[in-house]
Amino acid sequence: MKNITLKYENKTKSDEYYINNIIEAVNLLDFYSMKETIKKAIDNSISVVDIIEKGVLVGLEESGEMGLILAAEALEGEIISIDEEEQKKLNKSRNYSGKVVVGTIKGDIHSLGKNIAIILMKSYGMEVVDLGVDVEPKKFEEFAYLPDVKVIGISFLLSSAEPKIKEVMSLLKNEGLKNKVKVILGGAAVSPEIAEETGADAYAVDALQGVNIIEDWLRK
Ligand code: B12
Repeated sequence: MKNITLKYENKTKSDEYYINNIIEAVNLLDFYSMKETIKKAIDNSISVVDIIEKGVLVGLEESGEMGLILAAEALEGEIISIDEEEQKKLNKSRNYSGKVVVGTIKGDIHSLGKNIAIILMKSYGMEVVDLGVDVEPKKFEEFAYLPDVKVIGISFLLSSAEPKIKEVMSLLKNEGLKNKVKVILGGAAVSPEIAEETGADAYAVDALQGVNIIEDWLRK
């Protein structure tokens, strides 16, 4: 695979330079360069939000499914490894009223998209609890009882797991929690029809759309 040569190495570089290198690495499907360019951007205090929104997601417009998987892994490796303090410094400071709880639904073990969505939420300054993958409907309900939990995000890539999402919605409804928490679905299996059938409050086609919807909810 072709490596990216970082041009003008000794000159002062603009944020745009680091972002363009990420876009190029994602376009070329070059995993090594993705990790390198993301790391360089982090080291040069480019915010995680800009790395994802202006770099990775723009690069992905050209590089299809394989790019998506490689970029997700590169992001996970580089960004999850920076510690919480450092992440806070990079974050845009925003104030929200409540926490977001995110998990992949029971029966489904896909984690990459959920993790990217969580990285982006945290980069927007949101407090997020990660329940992991293969999460029982009951677990979502338990968290919905907690006073500061306002949003439940469910990652959903296997169509066969739809009944489990309906189960989450029934539990919330039966326990009178439906007005306390909002539910958003994300992942490859979501569609307007699924959102409607399950009774979820919203669905997101990608992490950025999801974060924008949640931001709106947490500000109200
Ligand atoms: C990688 C992958 C795997 C990996 C998962 C590795 C991991 N740690 O996650 C492995 C190999 C384990 C796997 C296993 C299986 N997989 Co698979 N997998 C994929 C693949 C190729 C990519 C998924 C991915 O990671 N994409 C990259 C991420 C970044 O994208 P994303 O998940 O869509 O997330 C983005 C948004 O959706 C959003 N998002 C995601 N979650 C959330 C949550 C919230 C709250 C918000 C706001 C946003 C959000 O944010 C992300 C960034 O924008 C997809 C194909 C595809 N096109 O999706 C198939 C796919 C999902 N898999 C599929 C299948 C069938 C399986 C298996 C059953 C295969 C098998 N026979 O064993 C098993 C299931 C195991 C299980 N019980 O879950 C099918 C599902 C079909 C369906 N509709 O039901 C797909 C669609 C492939 C296909 N075309 O047939 N898989």
